[in-house]
Amino acid sequence: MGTFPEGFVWGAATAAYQIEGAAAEDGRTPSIWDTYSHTPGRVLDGDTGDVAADHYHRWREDVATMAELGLGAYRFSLSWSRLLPGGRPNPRGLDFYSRLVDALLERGIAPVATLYHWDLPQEIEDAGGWPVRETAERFAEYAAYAGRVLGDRVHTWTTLNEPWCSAFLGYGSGVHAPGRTDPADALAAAHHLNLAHGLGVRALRAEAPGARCSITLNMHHTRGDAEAVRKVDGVANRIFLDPVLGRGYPEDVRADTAAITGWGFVRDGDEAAIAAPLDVLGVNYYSPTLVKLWDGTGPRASAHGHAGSAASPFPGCEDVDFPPQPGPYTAMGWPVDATGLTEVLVRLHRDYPGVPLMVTENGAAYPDRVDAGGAVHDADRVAYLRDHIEAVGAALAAGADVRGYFAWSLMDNFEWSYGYSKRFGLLHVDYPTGTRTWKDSAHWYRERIAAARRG
Ligand code: GBH
Repeated sequence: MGTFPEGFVWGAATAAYQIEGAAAEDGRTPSIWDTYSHTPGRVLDGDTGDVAADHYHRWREDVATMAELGLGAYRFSLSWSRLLPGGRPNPRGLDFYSRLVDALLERGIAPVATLYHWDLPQEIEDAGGWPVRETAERFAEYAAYAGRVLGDRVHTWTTLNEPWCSAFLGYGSGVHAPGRTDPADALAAAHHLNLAHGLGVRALRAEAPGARCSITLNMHHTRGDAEAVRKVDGVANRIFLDPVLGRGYPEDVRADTAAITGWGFVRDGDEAAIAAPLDVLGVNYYSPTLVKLWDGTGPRASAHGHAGSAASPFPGCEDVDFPPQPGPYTAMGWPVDATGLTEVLVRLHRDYPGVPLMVTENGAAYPDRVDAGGAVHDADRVAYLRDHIEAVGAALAAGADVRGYFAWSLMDNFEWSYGYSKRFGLLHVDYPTGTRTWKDSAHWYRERIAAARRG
């Protein structure tokens, strides 16, 4: 069992739209995910986040469970349209997060708040969404508000969760809200998300001096033909990493996408704004990505996981193919390969030295069932978590500066386009009663945390 440094943070993660429910309660207005999930054909089985895991009403019980698990931190996201519906402060929305944060602190659990986990207020999408610059300015106002009202108690902030998904699944392949499919819009969205991050960090620090600021990226750990790796790594990872960490946009990414956009959306001063100093870089890792160059002939393997979508989430990579990878696979069809997590952490440490890292999501979906005795025997998830935590230990041993690990997810929840069909939780949630049941993996994680604390 690998050893972890003292102070290493053990946590679990969730996101507002995936767990809260109470979609129209206490003044909350629709986000793009409400609109999208209520559009027939977008989400499997027509599932929506209207009720979700009902965390909005069960948060006390959930915080008690976190304490039983021994979590040192809880990563959750704020619903923008609950806090600022129509751009106006909503005291009842704030009350919910305020009480949640207080309850966490009472239990000694550090709140790690993500400002944006994909749920753009619908009225901002109606005004153009992420492809327009004003959205970054609206985000900075929202960050300032959140810092003002919660910054006395929340000390670690994440501006954006996985901006790649927001930009390229939301506006490129269209498999996420708002479901648009225009590669030029997707690239503009990526830039405005980066800008929102930079302006957001500045706003947070202005309102809450000493705030620890981060961004969470879903690193595509890409293997295969060198040229294909360069391209996918460029438009999936470096398009965010490089500007956020002060290097500006990579020339090769601009060149690869030159036929799609002239990048006129980048104005003087933007790259400096995006490069606001970062306290920690969040990394979400689930599985590696395999790529190869495609000569345009013969059948093309589907762009993993998004076979139903004609539009690609990788603009500029039209000559790249995504061949299937060897199993075993999770219920998402994603390959299980913990070595990729070690490699991605070591790579970040090597290529972007000096930035502390945090694994802000890692986990797996499996078809869990509560058995007659009330148990959930999710041996596959236990093995997945065990091996990936060991992979973090291996990255630490190789010198990577990793400060924490958050399991995805605390509880089963609304898995975006897959609705409730996929379960990632440590806790099983029975829909629609909302009853929570500890899976074997929850018991295992509690023991693992306790063992790490004993050293
Ligand atoms: C995370 O997204 C989310 O932050 C979280 O809300 C979600 O519930 C969780 O993971 C589980 O899905 O898109 O073709 O490159 C992870 C999303 C999954 C996006 C893997 C990239 C690879 C296939 N990522 N996916 S492709």
